[in-house]
Amino acid sequence: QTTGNRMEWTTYHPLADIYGYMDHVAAAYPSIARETVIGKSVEGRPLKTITIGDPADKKPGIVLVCGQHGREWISPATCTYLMSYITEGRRASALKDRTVTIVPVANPDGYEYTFQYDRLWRKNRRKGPRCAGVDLNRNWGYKWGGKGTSRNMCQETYPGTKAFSEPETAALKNYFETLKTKPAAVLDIHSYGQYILYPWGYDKVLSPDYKEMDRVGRLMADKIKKEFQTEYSVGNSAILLYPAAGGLDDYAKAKLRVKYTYTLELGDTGKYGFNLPSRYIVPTSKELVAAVTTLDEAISTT
Ligand code: ING
Ligand code: ZN
Repeated sequence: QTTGNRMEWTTYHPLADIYGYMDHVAAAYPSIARETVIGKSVEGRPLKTITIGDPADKKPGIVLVCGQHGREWISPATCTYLMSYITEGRRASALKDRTVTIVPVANPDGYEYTFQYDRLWRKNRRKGPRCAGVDLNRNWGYKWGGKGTSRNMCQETYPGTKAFSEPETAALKNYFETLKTKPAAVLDIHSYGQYILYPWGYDKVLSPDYKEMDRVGRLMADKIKKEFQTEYSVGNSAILLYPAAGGLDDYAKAKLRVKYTYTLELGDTGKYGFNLPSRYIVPTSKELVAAVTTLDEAISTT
């Protein structure tokens, strides 16, 4: 039974419901799901991950980091949907034999702040002398402080005082570094715009394996288009969007040497933007499931 579990996918949920749902999943599926607290946020909230898989899984894992930015509510919502999809359907799904780790809310303070005070808050809640907040997706340790970042702590792209200055990114770095097997893929889930983006983000430079990144990115986009008629654009993030140094995808590729690192910008393309109505949670979640299952299959055969 699901006592105390308030999760469903017709409304957006505060942090307590998401963490309660993770507790429920871990308790309901003890043989495949394991919950871990990897650290604490600036304001002391736990940073939780859930790993769904089997110790016997042969394929290297996929890690999804969701909710680095407070206001992008569709990201945690679709990532909890993915938890339910995998736990309820793992045996039958393409994701059997693959361990998936999900960080549903990488920025819990910023997420809570968007529920209580400011719907459009992006950064974490680091207190500064003039303004609050560090952009966690500029705080990672590859090309930190480069293009697309601002020295001004009042700006949305303030990268902090140094790489991994924030407990949220530092906890994830430590988590990645202590994994026994390197993941095959890392997905960083954002909104909005409907893009599947690959490195490099720090400048308009392509990685040596960008053709393979592009090929697999297109497989994901084609699958989403075929199943749901939703169009995602695929390409290099600096070229397609804008240069942004210190992002998770660049860090995972350059420093962790994970081959497949993508930033997904979920829906929509701008009609509602960050205020995407909750009736879009399920359709957008199905797009994320299509992307992850397609990725799984694409990198199993290479
Ligand atoms: N978008 C990403 C951002 O952090 C991005 C886009 C990611 C650009 C990585 C370049 C590299 O700005 C959102 N919506 O946050
Ligand atoms: Zn974002």
